Amino acid sequence: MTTTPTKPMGGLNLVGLGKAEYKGAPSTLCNGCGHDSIASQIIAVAYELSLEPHRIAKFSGIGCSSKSPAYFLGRSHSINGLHGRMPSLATGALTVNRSLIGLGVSGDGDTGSIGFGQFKHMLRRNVDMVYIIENNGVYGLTKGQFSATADVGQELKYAGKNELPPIDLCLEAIASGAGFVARSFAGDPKQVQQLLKAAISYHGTAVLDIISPCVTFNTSDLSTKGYNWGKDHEEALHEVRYVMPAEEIMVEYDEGEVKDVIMHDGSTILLRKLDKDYEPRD
Ligand SMILES: Cc1ncc(C[n+]2csc(CCOP(=O)(O)OP(=O)(O)O)c2C)c(N)n1
Ligand code: SF4
Ligand SMILES: [Mg+2]
Repeated sequence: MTTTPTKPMGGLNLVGLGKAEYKGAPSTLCNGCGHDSIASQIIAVAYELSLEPHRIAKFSGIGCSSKSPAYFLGRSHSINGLHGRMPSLATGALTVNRSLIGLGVSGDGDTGSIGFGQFKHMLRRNVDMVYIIENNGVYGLTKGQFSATADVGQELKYAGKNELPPIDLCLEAIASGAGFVARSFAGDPKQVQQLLKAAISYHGTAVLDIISPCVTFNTSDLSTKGYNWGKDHEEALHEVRYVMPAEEIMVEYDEGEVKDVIMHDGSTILLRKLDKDYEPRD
């Protein structure tokens, strides 16, 4: 993926679009669903990076998470595929059109259960795309069965007790050779934004496993995919910041001249070159 280093100024960004133009349809997900928070961060990042909507292709499978691309980047290309089969759609589309910025949105069920084989092969091929897993430990859309990332021993009202150990999707990505793997939490929008920016700039598959609480079917304080667990265990190890690559700024001006230089973020610095008669001891 290649991106133009940009920063919006005023209401419009450097491709002349306002933030509203990166939105999608109104969400039909439950109020407070982590997936909606991630959608908001995707909108903010695409606007801030001044991405052109027609260069973005969204891919998803089936699940509440996979529905969510309808709620962001409404002017971009989008395909909502079959359950677990998003990686092969993305592989095909991004292989024939190398100029697209690929953005895959999946769930822990879509990726870790039915789509696990597809996920591994996409990683093996290092398809140039951002692959987001909105990880809530359950099948939200089909009303809360345990997914392959659910905690062993966890109990849910309707699903009973989960007897099986979880699959760690970050470990699986690393084991498959992925060069960009990060885990974040939908309740930490700033970190999600920085990671999204870095992932979009990465060449190859960038895996973002974002814990995204299901506020309807996985609300237990003991669930490692729940909002309370995320907040209670939030320990900042470091503040992640993404610095966009940018063209070197070159200026030429004469001795004694003062020059306004516009920086990549729109700010200006004033340079004055000393002239020949300058007396440093004065
Ligand atoms: C082939 C196939 N099998 C099963 C289903 C039923 N189904 C729909 S969504 C889903 C699980 C979605 O879970 P996840 O990917 O974690 O998304 P979430 O809803 O939690 O965001 C299942 C099993 C289906 N649509 N297609
Ligand atoms: S069921 Fe869960 S995952 Fe689905 S929209 Fe509601 S809160 Fe989100
Ligand atoms: Mg899920």
